[in-house]
Amino acid sequence: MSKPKVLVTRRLPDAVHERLSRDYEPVFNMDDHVFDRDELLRKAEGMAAIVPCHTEKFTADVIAELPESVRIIANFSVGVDHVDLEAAAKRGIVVTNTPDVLSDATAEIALLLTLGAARRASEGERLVRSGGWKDWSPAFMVGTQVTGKTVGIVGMGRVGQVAARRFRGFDMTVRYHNRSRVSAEAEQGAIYHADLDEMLGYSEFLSLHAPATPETTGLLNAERLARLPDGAIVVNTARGALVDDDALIAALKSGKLAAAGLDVFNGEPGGDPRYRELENVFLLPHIGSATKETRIAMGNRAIDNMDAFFAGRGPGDRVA
Ligand code: 8YV
Repeated sequence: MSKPKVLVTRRLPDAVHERLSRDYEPVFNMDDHVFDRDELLRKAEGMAAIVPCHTEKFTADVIAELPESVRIIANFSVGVDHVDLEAAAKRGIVVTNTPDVLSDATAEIALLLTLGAARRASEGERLVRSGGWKDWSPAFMVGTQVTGKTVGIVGMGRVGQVAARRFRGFDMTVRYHNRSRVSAEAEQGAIYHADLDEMLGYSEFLSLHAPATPETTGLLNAERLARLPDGAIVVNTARGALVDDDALIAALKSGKLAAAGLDVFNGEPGGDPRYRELENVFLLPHIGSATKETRIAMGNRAIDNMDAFFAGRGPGDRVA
């Protein structure tokens, strides 16, 4: 039997390429450029599967034009906001993602941003690196203590739950908002708020872990930011779409927020240029899951999903 043809849109770890080459007929993108719409559609010709990253946008019109041969989009990502799931389902294209395997790595970045924003790490690093560190005083670079504070988690899914455990390592009180209450085992003593607005009043730190959906787009707006305690710190490792940038920037400028730590942005790559002008932000370029271990695990998870699909079993991580 001939092996299924697979388009792999971005360069993945060698171990993942090797496994793909063994069991599939892959087309790799070895120079790792981002396909535009036309190239994506052209390269998809004759493929049974596509393994994309969040950098490839499968809008309804792209999905409508995908060749008949494409039967599965096996994402190399947990987030699937780059894929119009309804359009895929309508065309009978199966869509999968890679949950679980990136939760630890992403939670690490949530903690890094929390600590970095609170303790002014990138500001301090810029100062030392620029040669501008000329003095020291007890009032110098004073930040916000993390230990013992209250963190509000928006989205108590897999990443949110791991982040909650890590926050607890700093003796933090964990509160969370989620569409529904999670099990006691997943909750581990965290306090559930059915009402997000209610939770915000307690959240000295706020960490975003919800997927980008029409319901969560712009969730952190001016009104919600105003509900946070003065001097709060916001961290986002989920998606830029959750944040109203005008409102967040205004809150950072006014001092309503002490700081923010952002790994994801509206308008990636690059993000809103106004963030670059602010001292009190700790900015990373969407590297939540960027560890050697996690990249390999994500690739294997995407292949597991394809294996199950082509073997006629339902892929475990089917989202459409
Ligand atoms: C990935 C992510 O690096 O998986 C996700 O949803 O946001 C990132 O951690 C990226 O999406 C890979 O496509």
